[in-house]
Amino acid sequence: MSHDDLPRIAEYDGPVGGWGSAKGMAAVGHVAKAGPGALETLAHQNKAGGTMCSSCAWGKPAQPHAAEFCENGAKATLWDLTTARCGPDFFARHTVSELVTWSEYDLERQGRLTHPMRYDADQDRYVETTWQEACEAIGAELRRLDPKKVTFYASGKAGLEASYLYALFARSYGHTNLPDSSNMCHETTSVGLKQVIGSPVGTCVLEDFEHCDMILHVGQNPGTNSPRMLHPLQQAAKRGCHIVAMNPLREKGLLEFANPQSPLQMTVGAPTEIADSYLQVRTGGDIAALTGIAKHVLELEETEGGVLDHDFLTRHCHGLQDWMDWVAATDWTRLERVSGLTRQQMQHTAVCYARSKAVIGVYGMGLTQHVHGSDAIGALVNLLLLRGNIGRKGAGCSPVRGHSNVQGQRTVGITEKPELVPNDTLRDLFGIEPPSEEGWNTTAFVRALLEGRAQGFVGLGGNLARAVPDQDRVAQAWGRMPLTVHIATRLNRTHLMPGQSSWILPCLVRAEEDMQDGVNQQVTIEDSFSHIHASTGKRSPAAEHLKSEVAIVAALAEATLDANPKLAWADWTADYARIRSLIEATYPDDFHDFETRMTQPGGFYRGNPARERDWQTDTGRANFTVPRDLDATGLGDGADLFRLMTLRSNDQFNTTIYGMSDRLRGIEGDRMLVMMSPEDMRELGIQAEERITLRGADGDARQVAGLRVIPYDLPRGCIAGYFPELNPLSPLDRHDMVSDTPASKGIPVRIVADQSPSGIASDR
Ligand SMILES: Nc1nc2c(c(=O)[nH]1)N[C@H]1C(S)=C(S)[C@@H](COP(=O)(O)OP(=O)(O)OC[C@H]3O[C@@H](n4cnc5c(=O)[nH]c(N)nc54)[C@H](O)[C@@H]3O)O[C@H]1N2
Ligand SMILES: Nc1nc2c(c(=O)[nH]1)N[C@H]1C(S)=C(S)[C@@H](COP(=O)(O)OP(=O)(O)OC[C@H]3O[C@@H](n4cnc5c(=O)[nH]c(N)nc54)[C@H](O)[C@@H]3O)O[C@H]1N2
Ligand SMILES: [Mo]
Repeated sequence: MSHDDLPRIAEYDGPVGGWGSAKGMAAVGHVAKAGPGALETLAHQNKAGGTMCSSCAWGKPAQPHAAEFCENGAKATLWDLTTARCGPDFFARHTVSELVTWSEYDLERQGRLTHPMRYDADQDRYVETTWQEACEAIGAELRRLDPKKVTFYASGKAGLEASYLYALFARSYGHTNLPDSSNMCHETTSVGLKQVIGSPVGTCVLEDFEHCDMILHVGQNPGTNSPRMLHPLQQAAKRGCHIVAMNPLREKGLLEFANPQSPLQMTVGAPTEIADSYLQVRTGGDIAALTGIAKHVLELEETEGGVLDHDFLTRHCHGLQDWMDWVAATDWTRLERVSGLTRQQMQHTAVCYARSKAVIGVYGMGLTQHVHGSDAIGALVNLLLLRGNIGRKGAGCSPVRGHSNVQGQRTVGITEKPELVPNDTLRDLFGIEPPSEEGWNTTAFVRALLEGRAQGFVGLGGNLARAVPDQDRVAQAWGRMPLTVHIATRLNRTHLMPGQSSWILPCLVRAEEDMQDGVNQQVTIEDSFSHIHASTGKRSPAAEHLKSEVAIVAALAEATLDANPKLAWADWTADYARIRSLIEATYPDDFHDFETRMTQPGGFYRGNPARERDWQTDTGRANFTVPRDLDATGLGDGADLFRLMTLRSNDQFNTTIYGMSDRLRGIEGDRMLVMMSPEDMRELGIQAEERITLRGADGDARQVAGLRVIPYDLPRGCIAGYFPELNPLSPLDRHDMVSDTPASKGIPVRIVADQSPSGIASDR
């Protein structure tokens, strides 16, 4: 490679929104070959009567901006509405063995899938098939397999209607192996937050961001992953609300933001400072940092008084004294060492917290994707509880969810845990016998796959073989399954690991018209704030053979299950309001008057007992937690291991790679890289742009080679790179202790010199 070909690292010094994001969208629009209707779709995106964005799950305000979309939501829409097509002729030109070597970027760039495809092992190609042939063959295969060894995965995009039917199909067929992308994401919240406050979802609503005077923003990157959140953050900062960011990496989106919808800021480019304090914790240092802050809050109560909300603590909390004893026994030296912060930083934050009247704790993958992620959530909740910051206006706990309907999929029954669904109601409504034993979550499914116990896989979206830990081992095992079925919009690597009988079933995207019996159907989704919105697609479908996710799930169910007059799959497909009435009948508290409420601007709130201070926990109160470990990675000190966090760039949606630009971090070029502190580089004698290899912890074979080193402002010993390229380094058995969420942050790795031409790597 000549010097000119080397990918460039540009120091990005413009603010997050503004012209930079406009250019980023234009670049992706070009690659995506978006059609003319895309702009029209953007104009009504996230507004009542319009299409709900298929990117993130951030709330949709009742009074939207003129353009209620962001750079990355626009990219998702442009990508969905591409004019490029990946049809039978494409598959005729390429064998699967060839395609599996292509990058995610190159595969998805081929455009929208157009025909149902069947894998033909003799030719090693996907060949065109009909819906009838596909459904009959899949149904026959499913009937032949043991349902307990079949998995139905869902990736968090499909609406409530398709999701409800999918879960019903699984239970009628005889399993609850219903892993969801949530299992790799906010399952730590679903289980961990539930244990402490009785709610598996956040307690805030969007309006709370207008009333808080402090936001503690932990381990989440709004500039890239929920850019519409920058508006409320910017408004809050302008009001004088303190925004304290806790993150090992200095994220542009938390530092400053120029509103691309404010013409003045677009021209003068003056950004709003967002975080007024940036706590650069070590990776996995949050339990210690949050405990340090809480420790000083307790000290302030002693010295100044009037800091704790005694009334709230007495009436609503459990375990305070045990926790206080533990805090007292945990000295500042340890808290400083594990958090990587100074005592003064923690104390300063404590003073700000103690003076604030309403505090929101926001968090994302930086908290949830750790071995002790649930304890990290517990530590955040401990701090919030001290001043009664849950269950009142402007305060609460606000996990920022990922996929646009990932929270909703859980709400309507996509869960491996039988106790979370009203099985008696399902029995009454459908005359089925739902399995009573716990099914597989993602980790359990991957374990079963590696051990040869998994027999069949159906994916309602997703690119699961690439999103999970231990990617290399998974890739070897995937094709051993007798049946693999993918309901998808674009081609991805998981599709290219065909089982003995393998099918790709192409579906509509949310922005497209979904005509059934001559009527365009609406679907519904739930955002991060438990608000449910109707969404209407308005574009013409990308190809005539596409079906909706509802229609595909229903057709597969019909082809698989014995006839049952109470399971009226075809009738339900003809009118989605019938599915919504089933959802309402199954979950009447959440979904009463579903059909009328779903179109209201801002969506309808399905409520949350914890917000009303009704604690549905084992103690009936909000629980203080003593963590299992002060270090969320569980790695301890001393080892020469680096803590690797695997993140998203600004140009991707999970495994969908839009381009090679991580604009906000000032990184351009290829994605095979590692960000590292200049001090660590100096000590190891590594130069910028040098290629290195990362290896797993001692003695394991996990390795990724050819990674370009980028100097970055990170704490020592903490490095960062991109998901999914680095997933071969993530061990399946490192996951949150209570929820099994893979520990995608804090992966223990060693740095070795890159493979020499002889192929021998030397240790640094
Ligand atoms: N454009 C775009 N939007 C998306 C997605 C996407 O890929 N692209 N993905 C969607 C999905 S499914 C999800 S789940 C969300 C994910 O959104 P995020 O929760 O923002 O996820 P990550 O990109 O993984 O980044 C996590 C942040 O945590 C920080 N971090 C890492 N380790 C630690 C730690 O130990 N402590 C602390 N305090 N911080 C840490 C990282 O520096 C990073 O800023 O975004 C959703 N939205
Ligand atoms: N190392 C590491 N691993 C991670 C993470 C991390 O931070 N680090 N994050 C984890 C998280 S938070 C998540 S959520 C998972 C994501 O894991 P997944 O949800 O499994 O992955 P995606 O990449 O979002 O899936 C993309 C594919 O979905 C299909 N698709 C797109 N839109 C639609 C649609 O509308 N309908 C249907 N049926 N299909 C569609 C397309 O074919 C596309 O190729 O990855 C997890 N893995
Ligand atoms: Mo996610």
